Amino acid sequence: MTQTHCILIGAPVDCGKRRRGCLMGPDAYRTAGLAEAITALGHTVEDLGNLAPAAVEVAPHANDKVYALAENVGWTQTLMAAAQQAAPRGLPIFLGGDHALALGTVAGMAAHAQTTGRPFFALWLDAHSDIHTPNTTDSGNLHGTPVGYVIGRDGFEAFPALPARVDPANICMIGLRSVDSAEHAALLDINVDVVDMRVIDESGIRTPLAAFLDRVAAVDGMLHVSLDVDFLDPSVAPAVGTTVPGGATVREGHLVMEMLCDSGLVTSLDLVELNPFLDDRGKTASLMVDLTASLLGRRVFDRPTRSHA
Ligand code: NNH
Ligand code: MN
Ligand code: MN
Ligand code: MN
Repeated sequence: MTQTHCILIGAPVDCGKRRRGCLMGPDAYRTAGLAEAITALGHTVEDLGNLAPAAVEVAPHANDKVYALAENVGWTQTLMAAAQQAAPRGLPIFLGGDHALALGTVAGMAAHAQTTGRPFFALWLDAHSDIHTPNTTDSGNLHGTPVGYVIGRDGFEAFPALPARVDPANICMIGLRSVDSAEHAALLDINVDVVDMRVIDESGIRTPLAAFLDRVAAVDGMLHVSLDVDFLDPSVAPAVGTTVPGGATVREGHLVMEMLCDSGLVTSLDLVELNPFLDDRGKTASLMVDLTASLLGRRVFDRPTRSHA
């Protein structure tokens, strides 16, 4: 692929749920050799280090289950700005941190896309749909809400106003196998492209992803990819607080990344939910680095292979 300037942005967000450890994620990716893997592919890397959340004060939410509201709002402010600053200069790669970081990164990238005039799309690779709002969440964990925020659902009054709402029809979720009832109801109502594990079992992961990428390419869209560790099966990616059996295999993960690379459409990436405290000798961090390398052009063969379509 063409040489890309990759901007690593450490986002040690750990307030999107109660179980601690995602704050170690950015350093685990560095330790696993993320920058070295990217430069080995001929790209350039700039590491902005780790950011910290803006200090904000908010009134308590009407739903008293909501956890760490002010800190989540602060991170959203910080990351929304960071995304908009980095996007014109290269490919931002947000090193999480839990999935609450996507309230800021996706909102910021959508705002950037609006300034370019290109339509904005998001690919959500996750066991979960993360389309709750602070009103509907049972757990109170705001890492379950970023999709709800960016499409403009109610309940986010404490958060920054969205510069650019994301059209739900421009979101594709792949890997779903744990959807809460309030999320299920919302998804029946809202026109998101939903690819659960059964679809993957029956059609393979290539068919639904190719259809989505065709839609993005047809309008020269910008594509944000949000990769949650729990998209992958816990047997290969144990370092996550919310393991759900029956996830994507190593090869399904790589095929997604390779197809994304071939598409040339990806303009930003989140690596989220890695909890290094739960890892097995760094294997999850290393797998996430390898998947990122596939997205950036690592191949078994660097020549075109014969098509088996
Ligand atoms: N839906 C659940 C909740 O809202 C779980 C969310 N957890 C995630 N999302 N890991 O990706 O609490
Ligand atoms: Mn998630
Ligand atoms: Mn998840
Ligand atoms: Mn829930």
